[in-house]
Amino acid sequence: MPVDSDSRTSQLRDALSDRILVLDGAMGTMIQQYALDEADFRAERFSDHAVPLKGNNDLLSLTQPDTIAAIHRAYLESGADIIETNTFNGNSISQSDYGTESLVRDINFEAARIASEVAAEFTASEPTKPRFVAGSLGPTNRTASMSPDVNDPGFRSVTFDLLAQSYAEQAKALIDGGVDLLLVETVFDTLNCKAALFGIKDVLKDCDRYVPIWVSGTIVDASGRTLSGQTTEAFWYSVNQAGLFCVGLNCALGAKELRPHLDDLSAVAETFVSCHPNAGLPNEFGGYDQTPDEFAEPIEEFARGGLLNIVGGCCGTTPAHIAAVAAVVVGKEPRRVPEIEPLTRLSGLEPLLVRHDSLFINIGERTKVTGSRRFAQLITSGDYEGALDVARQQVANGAQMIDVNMDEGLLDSKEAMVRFLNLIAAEPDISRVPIVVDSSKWEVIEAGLKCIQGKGVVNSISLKEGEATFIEQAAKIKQYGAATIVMAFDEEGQADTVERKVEICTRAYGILTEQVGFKPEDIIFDPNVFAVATGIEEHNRYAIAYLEACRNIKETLDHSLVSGGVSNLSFAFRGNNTVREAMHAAFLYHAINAGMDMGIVNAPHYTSSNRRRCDQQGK
Ligand code: THG
Repeated sequence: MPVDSDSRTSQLRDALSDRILVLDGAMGTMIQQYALDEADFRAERFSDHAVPLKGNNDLLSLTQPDTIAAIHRAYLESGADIIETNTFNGNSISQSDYGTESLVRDINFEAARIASEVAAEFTASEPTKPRFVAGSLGPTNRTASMSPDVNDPGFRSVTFDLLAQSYAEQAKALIDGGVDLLLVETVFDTLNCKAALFGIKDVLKDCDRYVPIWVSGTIVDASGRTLSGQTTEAFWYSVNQAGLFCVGLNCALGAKELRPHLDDLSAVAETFVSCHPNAGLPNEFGGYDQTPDEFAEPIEEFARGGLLNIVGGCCGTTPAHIAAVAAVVVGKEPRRVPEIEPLTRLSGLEPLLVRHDSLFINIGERTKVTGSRRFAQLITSGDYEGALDVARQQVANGAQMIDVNMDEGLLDSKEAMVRFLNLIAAEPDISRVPIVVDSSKWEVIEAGLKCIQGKGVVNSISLKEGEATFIEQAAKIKQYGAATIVMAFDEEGQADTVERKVEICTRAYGILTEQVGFKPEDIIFDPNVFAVATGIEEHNRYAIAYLEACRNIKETLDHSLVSGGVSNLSFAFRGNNTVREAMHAAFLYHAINAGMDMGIVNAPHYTSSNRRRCDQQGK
């Protein structure tokens, strides 16, 4: 994939460092004004199409191209620097409602061509104000992390793979048609967006030019959550993996109502920030009443507050609204992209930020069939409700992440992983924390990553099968947008001395950061907690080896984290929980001192604060 040096992208960057750029307004509102009928939507080309086509706005790029060009022109005349292609529903999933899914390539290619031609006309007549085209990719009409059936919360009407494939097809046609950037917008379900980013990355791998990606999320109500329940900050951590050019918020709320969420986003996003709100909140008929001046007023405030790099309009906005926006942002300083500290940032519905002085992070281990007989029994007997209670308990008792593992001989682990993660997604008191997707089988890990809208963690990869597999899996994890645990394991076996642990982790760090492009803060090393006091002399130094390796890794492998499976330590004392807990407490005391950031633990036993345990006993 070419780097960010294409001349169009550098023109765009130059313009953005200079001023706040103006995006166009709604396409739908404008199309409505033409009062097109069924025959207009069909034109000659689709006169025989079996189902009604009126309302399929995306098709108009093929049947009424002059109308679409005229709308683009109206927005460019009102001062827009960037126009969006008429392709919001131009994906195979949405188009299948009209039986036009086979037209996706044509629709997007033509829409991109029309917009690019009109933009080029304006650039030619006013070269100091270059105009750009964003290829619009809407959310589709299905949600990947929510069930449409209230009686079956684990059901999904669309898969990650279908979404990724559909978005890839659309993105490819938009790029071939000449767009300058891709805008994945009105994201109400972050998992749909992650699938879009996954599909787009596949397309960009084979693309001969650099195409920046822009994502715009949708906050659906005043509580500040997406429809799928994420906070703005959690949403940003979920999508930040893709090296986004710009991130923003659009639709659902009016400008005023978006302000607090835009403040949040602007503070954490180390890239350009955009906003294209609706013309106020909808009236009782679903229409929008805000006048251009009313619309522009809060936007002027945003600009004064230094929150904006790109601003435009969504539902209900017209060229008059965009002209008013252009008038209030002219001459105002654009937002300066902040330098953000390289810290590990994970998310469920809520963000989890790991500072180097953070308290120790507990990863709940009871949702592993290999780690808890009770959980294993619940899953193998099909009692998923009971299994969800185990997860809920972990979180209630202080687990800041939960590790889910379904590796059990009698189970279809992939199916069990998918089913359980889909059920968790419907439980906000569980899914507020990031998920650690745990399996020794790569296909189970991949299936799990396709079910989580947050930024999760893979447990685990290693150099066990050599560099090629390691690199391939790490690249995939990066494309899914997750962090990963890396075990101190190589072609020779599992490391048990300080030297071997440090050597393997150092080698893995080099490969991940230099060859795969992994961010160091997305790497969590696990230098192997082994059982001590087993009766075998050489096992007695295992805990000390872990502690020393931990200290060394924290000193030398910048920004990476260290984790470990604490309960391994006391395997020789299974059944004697009093001894086990005492050993874990002593070990954690030293390990946390040595820099251990997080551990896989039995959350209720070892890690809840006293207050939490009292609360629990009081119930
Ligand atoms: N590193 C990473 N992942 C890991 C480990 C690690 N995953 C697995 C394991 N090690 C950590 N998890 C556990 C979970 C439970 C137990 C030990 C390690 C355990 N369970 C009780 C037992 O077997 O006695 C179960 C008792 C019960 O059934 O309730 O000890 O090191 N990355």
